[in-house]
Amino acid sequence: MDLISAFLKCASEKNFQQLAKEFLPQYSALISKAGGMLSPETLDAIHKALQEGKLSDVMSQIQEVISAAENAVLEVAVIGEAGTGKSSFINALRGVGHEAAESADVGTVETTKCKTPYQHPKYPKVIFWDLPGTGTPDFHTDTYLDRVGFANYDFFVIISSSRFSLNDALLAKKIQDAGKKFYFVRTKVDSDLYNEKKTKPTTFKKENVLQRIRDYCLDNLMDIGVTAPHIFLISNFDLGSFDFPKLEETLLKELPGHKRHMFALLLPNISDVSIELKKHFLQEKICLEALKSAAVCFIPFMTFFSGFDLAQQEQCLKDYRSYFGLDDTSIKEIAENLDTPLEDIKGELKCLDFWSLAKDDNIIAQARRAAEAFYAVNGGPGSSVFQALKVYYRRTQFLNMVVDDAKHLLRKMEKANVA
Ligand SMILES: Nc1nc2c(ncn2[C@@H]2O[C@H](COP(=O)(O)OP(=O)(O)OP(=O)(O)O)[C@@H](O)[C@H]2O)c(=O)[nH]1
Ligand SMILES: [Mg+2]
Repeated sequence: MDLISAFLKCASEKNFQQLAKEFLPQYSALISKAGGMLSPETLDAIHKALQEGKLSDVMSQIQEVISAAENAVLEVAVIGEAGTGKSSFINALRGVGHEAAESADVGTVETTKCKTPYQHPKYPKVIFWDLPGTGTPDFHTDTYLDRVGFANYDFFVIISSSRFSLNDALLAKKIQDAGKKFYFVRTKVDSDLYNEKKTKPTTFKKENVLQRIRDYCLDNLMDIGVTAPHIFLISNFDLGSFDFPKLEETLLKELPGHKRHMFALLLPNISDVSIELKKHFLQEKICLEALKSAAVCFIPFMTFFSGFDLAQQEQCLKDYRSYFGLDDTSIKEIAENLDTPLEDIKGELKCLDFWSLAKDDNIIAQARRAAEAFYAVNGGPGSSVFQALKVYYRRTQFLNMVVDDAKHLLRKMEKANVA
């Protein structure tokens, strides 16, 4: 039984102890291993409200969490010496190509001279700050953090490439001492591997080279007194390989619950694992919204919306497509990268035909089945419950369809080697 059915059954029977008991394991099964939107405090509060049968408290707690997640602001500072790959990293996370007009400049000469904000094109409340090179003559470790207004950032990403910079290590220590989080990202490992293979073809071992780079970064950071640093080896040209997936997961885990949702949505679709991760976050939101609507049905005299009209459904599908990079612009880009006619690509996707998805009657049958527990006790179709369930199953159907298509396109791109 899923969270919603369990809720309806227990709430209908007024079995609140059982409801509270089932909630935590059901919620844990729903969310990704990087966590979900609910903080431990909110989980406790919801658990307590369920135990006491205070469904209006459950409803308001969930509403608060959803609003906080939708309005979350995220400011990420990206720092490091000139030419280490800061702009490339920011572009990768913003999902913009290096040549796109709105991308952060990428070049072989020092292109970032002042603090520049880059808004995420799809999530305007997410801003990446490309900060001045730490290797420039006017850089002073003592004043740098104050100068860039360090308190404003959610976390820091220190980017380093081949040579280890003492300034970066000193800065890492200062960030840690100030109680902020930093992640040490060592870029260009693709070039390191390429060079090592060229120069030492007989003794070359990928894992050994990567381990050596990791140890070198770790030793240098620990020498300065940084404790337990997170180090990630990446290639900005190949995010699916090396430590980028681990970096995504670590960032998600360490962000506060309400900021996780938006950050999860902006992560690039680099693998089935990252697509599934994003799916978990959306499934959680769908479920919490349904839970909120279901809770309302048990509160006397609460008015409740009566539907999810076609325009809202169409928008919902459009949003999901956008989260997974299947909006019209992205599909066009993918077709160009694959050198395949746009119509052929479109023909392979199931999520583009809103009308045939919206006609799927299976949703009504699913909603009816799930509402049975409620009807059995309350007698007769409670229309609010039925409507809430229809929204829940419709959103889930759209999400599953978009996820399938996203995985299909990823596989095609991997095959053509353009992912
Ligand atoms: N091989 C490889 N090259 C990279 C990687 N990341 C960036 N580059 C290249 O390194 C050069 C510098 O990258 P940028 O992203 O401009 O570096 P930056 O830190 O923003 O540089 P400044 O703005 O000058 O401080 C460019 O030619 C990039 O294409 C990577 O992971 N691997
Ligand atoms: Mg730059």
